[in-house]
Amino acid sequence: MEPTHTCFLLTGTNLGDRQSNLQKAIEELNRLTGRVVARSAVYETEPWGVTGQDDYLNQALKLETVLSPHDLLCRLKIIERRVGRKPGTHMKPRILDIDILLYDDRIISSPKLRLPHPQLLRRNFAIIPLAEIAGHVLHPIRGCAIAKLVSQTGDDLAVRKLVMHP
Ligand code: PH2
Ligand code: MG
Ligand code: MG
Repeated sequence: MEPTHTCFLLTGTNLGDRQSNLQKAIEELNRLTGRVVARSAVYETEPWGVTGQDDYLNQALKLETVLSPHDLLCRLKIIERRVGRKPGTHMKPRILDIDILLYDDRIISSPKLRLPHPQLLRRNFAIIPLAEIAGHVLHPIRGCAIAKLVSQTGDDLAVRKLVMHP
């Protein structure tokens, strides 16, 4: 049996049917990468680092996988494209972005992948959803619980939890 790893991902979308894009991401993750075992609420978030874009929906997911970090990244890119993301949309409006925030307690700095996600601690849209499902998890570099780091982003962009009406 290959060992199972615990990862936290962030999905994001600000184009098309945003709720459906997030739902399709979960379905594809379950098919192609492992098992989504927890999910945060969906948050509507102001665009970070760019101006003049529509608001995003963001959601944090807990994934159990046997894939290595780089193999996982590769599958995430495939899923982004399957759900409809066009190439060359870095920092532009997009149908789906899936980023790895944490992978076990691994610290990686390779040209293609840095873990923990290098911007996690500066972005409300990432750390607030993450804290909902990983509040007690330690940030591998800071050695401090994610819940404690939420108030230290220096980011004042709005992050609103969406209330679902069935
Ligand atoms: N992703 C970005 C840039 N800015 N802003 C929000 N609110 N949500 C995102 O997912 C996001 C962003 C680049 O990946
Ligand atoms: Mg991103
Ligand atoms: Mg990305």
